[in-house]
Amino acid sequence: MNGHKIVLLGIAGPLLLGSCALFGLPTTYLFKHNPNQADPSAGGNAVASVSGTMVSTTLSLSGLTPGKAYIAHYHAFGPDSSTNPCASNGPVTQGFPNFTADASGNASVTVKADMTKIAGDNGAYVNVHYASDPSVVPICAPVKLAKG
Ligand SMILES: [Cu+2]
Repeated sequence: MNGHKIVLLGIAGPLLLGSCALFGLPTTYLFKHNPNQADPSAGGNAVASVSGTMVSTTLSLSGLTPGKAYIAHYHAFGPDSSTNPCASNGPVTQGFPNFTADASGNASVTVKADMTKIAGDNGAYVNVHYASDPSVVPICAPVKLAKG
C-alpha cells in the first residue's frame, strides 16, 4: 500500500509542476555566490512568471555594496560546463535594466521578455555583474541545471 502511494506521488509531482507553468504561477530560483571575494554576503532570488508568451522576471537582491551600480542578464548554457550553468560561460540572451543597490545594499529589478529568448538552454542562468567591471560576478542563479 505504501509503495502504491509513492508511485502515485511520483506521477503527481511533474503534473503539478506542469500545471503551475500553464497557469503562470511564479517559479523561484535562488542566487548562489560565485567563488570570488566580491560582495561576500550577496544573495537573493529570481522569480519568473509566465503570462501568455511573455516571462516577467524579478530579481530581489541583498548584501550588495550600498550605492553601487550593477547589471544583470539571462545567459544561455555555454561551452565550459554541461552540468553547472553558472560555470558554463554562456552568451547573454536577455539583459535586465541597469540598477543600483540602495543604502542598505538591497536592490530589485524586473525585466519582461518574450519566452523564446530565454526558453530551454537560452535561459540557463541569471548573473549579476558590477556595472563598472562586468568581469566581476558576485552571484549567479542557476535556472537550467543540465545542458540540452
Ligand atoms: Cu551577465
